[in-house]
Amino acid sequence: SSRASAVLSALDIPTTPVELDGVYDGTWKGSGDFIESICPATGEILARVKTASPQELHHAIDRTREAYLAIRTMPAPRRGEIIRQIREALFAKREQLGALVSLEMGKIRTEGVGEVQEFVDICDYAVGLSRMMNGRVVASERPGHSILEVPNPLGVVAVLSAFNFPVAVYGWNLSVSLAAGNATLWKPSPTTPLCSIAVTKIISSVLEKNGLPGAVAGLVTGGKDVGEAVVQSKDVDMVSFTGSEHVGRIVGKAVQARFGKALLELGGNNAAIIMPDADLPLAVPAVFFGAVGTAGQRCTSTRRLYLHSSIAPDFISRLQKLYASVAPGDPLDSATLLGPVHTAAALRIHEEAIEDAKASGGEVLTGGTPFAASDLSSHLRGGFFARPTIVRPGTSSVQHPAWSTERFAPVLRVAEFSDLSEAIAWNNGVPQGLSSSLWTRDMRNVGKWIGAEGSDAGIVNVNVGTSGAEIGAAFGGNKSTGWGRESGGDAWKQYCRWSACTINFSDAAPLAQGVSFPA
Ligand code: UN1
Repeated sequence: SSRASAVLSALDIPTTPVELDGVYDGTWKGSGDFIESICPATGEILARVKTASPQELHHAIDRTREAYLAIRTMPAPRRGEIIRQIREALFAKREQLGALVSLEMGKIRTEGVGEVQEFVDICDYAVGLSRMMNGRVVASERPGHSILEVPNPLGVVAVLSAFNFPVAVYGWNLSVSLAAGNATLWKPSPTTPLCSIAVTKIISSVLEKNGLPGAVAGLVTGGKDVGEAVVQSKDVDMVSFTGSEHVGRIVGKAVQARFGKALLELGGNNAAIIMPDADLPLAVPAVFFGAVGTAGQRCTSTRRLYLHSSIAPDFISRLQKLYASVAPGDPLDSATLLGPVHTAAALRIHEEAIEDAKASGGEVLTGGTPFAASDLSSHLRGGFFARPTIVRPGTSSVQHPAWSTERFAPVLRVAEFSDLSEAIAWNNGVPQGLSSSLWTRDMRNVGKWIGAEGSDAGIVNVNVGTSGAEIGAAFGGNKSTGWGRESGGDAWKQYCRWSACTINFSDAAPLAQGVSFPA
């Protein structure tokens, strides 16, 4: 359609013929199976992408290893300068790339652009990091000795990313991994190949301009076979995987079986807790964005809402008003707040989330029914639009599937509590531990929430919703979310091979712990 070709041509992605190479290791190629990029708003096929054959994949891994050897001895601040140029190149295409995210993933315009901005932000962070990846000097117990902790480059880092953040999650990994001196090989979601091709083109032009091997930031598109081969390759030092708990369990075991490093960012089942003293004009829109934004398809989306019984009826009726105001639309249209879910299969997941609640004896408070054709403008009738829904499960038992499962769809589950300890127990009672949010003006609640008796999630917010984290903090979660941390904080330390170096500058060679071993 002309709608699609306008977005693609702005990024120099040819629309005729619509068959694209999906592998880059210094040169573009692809002779494996085809994957199709489908526009979730219209159902149209945007392009067919030629994935990596097994041979091309192994070749790409070899090229990535060679690129690592070339880049690991480059001073980190010079790598930072490359990242700065990548940042500039991405920023120059921010609107165009954001539009492609909307076209191919389906998130709305402001969120598509926001996702590219997140990549720009983490590049800025990594430029700074490139001059701040400090090791340590530790006091030795022996005279004339020093202990150094030295961060060295790690090797080849493979990034397996999910459809829902087809640009930013790769950005977190690439920028920090490159600052640390690694070469990165990207295996994106098979349903968002165009975003990965567009991003790789932008980055490779910077690498080429600087005389660096393109395989510093290589790309292998493909399905399950390609993913499995990357995960099992002993030539891949670290696998950074974002996706479901189900696949993450397989990836984690496969990497562990060969004693590789795995960084897992898996499911979220994030709760917002609203105390009686919460500022409702702030809390209601935050829950609305958390649950309905990105059509409920962020790892950090708000999936559970725990309301203090004293404010529950008021909160629900305010939320229902906002839900009633949101209409499905073209994610490319900047007025749209609700885009499609990403695939036809996601519509089924949406139904399952509603069925779970009903099976527990629960009720639908808002939504619950599919959109009618008349709700959608004519060019969107082949798209995958799910009506945002609020349910009240018939049980508050967090073990019940109506509460314990992550369903990647805009379904918010609600229950009432009477004191904070009960709500924290529910918050912590599910297998996942990614994000969480407490709304209160009372310091005592805050202290409890962020401390030892508080939320066991990786992200523990106060008067801030569950989704939409900034890049500066480490991003990730605990328990079945996989314990990984990406983006800011100390996450960079995982992309390094740490060396503990004890150096003896003296004329004696004493043993530690005063051990005597005369020779
Ligand atoms: C994800 O959903 O996998 O905090 C990542 C957020 C975004 C990143 C989400 N900055 O919602």
